Amino acid sequence: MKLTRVLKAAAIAAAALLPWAPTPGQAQEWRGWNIHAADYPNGRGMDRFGELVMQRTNNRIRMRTYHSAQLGQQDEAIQQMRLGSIDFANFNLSPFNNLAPSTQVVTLPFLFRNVEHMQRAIDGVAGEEIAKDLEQIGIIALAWYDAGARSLYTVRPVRTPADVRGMKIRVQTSDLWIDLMRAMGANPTPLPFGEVFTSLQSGVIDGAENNWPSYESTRHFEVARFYTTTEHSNVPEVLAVGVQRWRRLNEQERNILRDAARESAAFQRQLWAEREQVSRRRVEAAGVTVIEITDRSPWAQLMEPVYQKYTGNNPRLSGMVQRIRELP
Ligand code: GTR
Repeated sequence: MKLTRVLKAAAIAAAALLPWAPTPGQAQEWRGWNIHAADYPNGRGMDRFGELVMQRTNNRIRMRTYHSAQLGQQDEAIQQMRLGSIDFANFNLSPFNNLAPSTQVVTLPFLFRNVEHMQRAIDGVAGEEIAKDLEQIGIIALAWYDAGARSLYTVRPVRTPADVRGMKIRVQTSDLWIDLMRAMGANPTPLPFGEVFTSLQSGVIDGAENNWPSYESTRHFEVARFYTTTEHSNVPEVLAVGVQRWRRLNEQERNILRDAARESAAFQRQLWAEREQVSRRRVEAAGVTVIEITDRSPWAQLMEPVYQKYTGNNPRLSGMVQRIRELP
C-alpha cells in the first residue's frame, strides 16, 4: 500500500518533468540556450527572465539557462528550438538572415546612426516585422537585447579598406554577411562563433568582427591584436521562446513571459552599456592596438551593392529601411 503510494507520487513527479506536460498547473522545466558565459550581460538577462517567470508562475514554469553554448552552436540551437528541444534562447539576429528576410534589414551595414536609433527601430517598426517572420519559422520574439556596434579585428593593422583586401575574415553564417565582407574587399569565411579562436590561432583566418564584449570575453584579442572601429553593423538580438511551448500557454502566462522578457531586456541593456566600456578598457590594458575610424564614409560607400542586392527589388525590405532612416 505504502509502496504503491510512493510509486504513484514518483510517476506524478516524473510526468511533471516531461516537456509536453499538457495540464495547466503542472510544473514544467524549460531549457534555455545561451552562447555566452553566465556573467555576460545576455546570460544575466536570461537568468533574470527565468527568475521572474518562476516567481510569477509560482514555480510552475522553471527556467534553466545552459550558458557557454553547452547546448550547441547558434545554427544548431535555432534548429533545436524549432524542433522543440530548446525552449527559450537569446539569439543574435544575423543567423536568421537566410530564414527570416526582415532580419536582413537590421543587419545592413551603417544603417543605424547610434544605439538609440537602433533601439527605436527594434522596439518599433523593425521589431514588429521581424517578430512576424520569426513566428513563421516557429520562434516567438519576446524582447530585444543590445549587441552594440561590430567592428573589425585582425592580426595585422587595418586603417583603410585597402588594408582589408584579400584578408580572410570570419563572418556569421549568413549570405548577407558574406556579401558585406566581400564588398569591403575581404575574403569572407563563415564559421561558428566557437571556432573563431582556434582559427585565428592556426592562421585559417586573419581576423573577425564583433563588438567589444565578445572580442574580450572570447579572448580573441589575445590572437588578433588590432581592433579597427569600423562599427559597420549594429545588429540586435532577440529573447525568444519556441512556438511549441508558447501554444500551450494561456493568456495570463503569456503576459507573464512578455513582461518578464521586457524587464530582462531593460536590465541587459543597462549591463551592456557598462560592459562595452569595461571590455574596451580590458583589451586596451592587455596591449591591443585600437585604430579609431573617425570618417566612415570610405567604408560606407562600398556597401551600395549590398543594399542593392538585399533591398533593391524588395519593396517590403526597402520600405523598412526607409522607415528606419526616417526615425528621429
Ligand atoms: C556575438 C553575439 C553572438 C554571436 C556572435 C558571433 O556578438 O552575441 O550571439 O552571434 O556575436 O559573431 O557569432
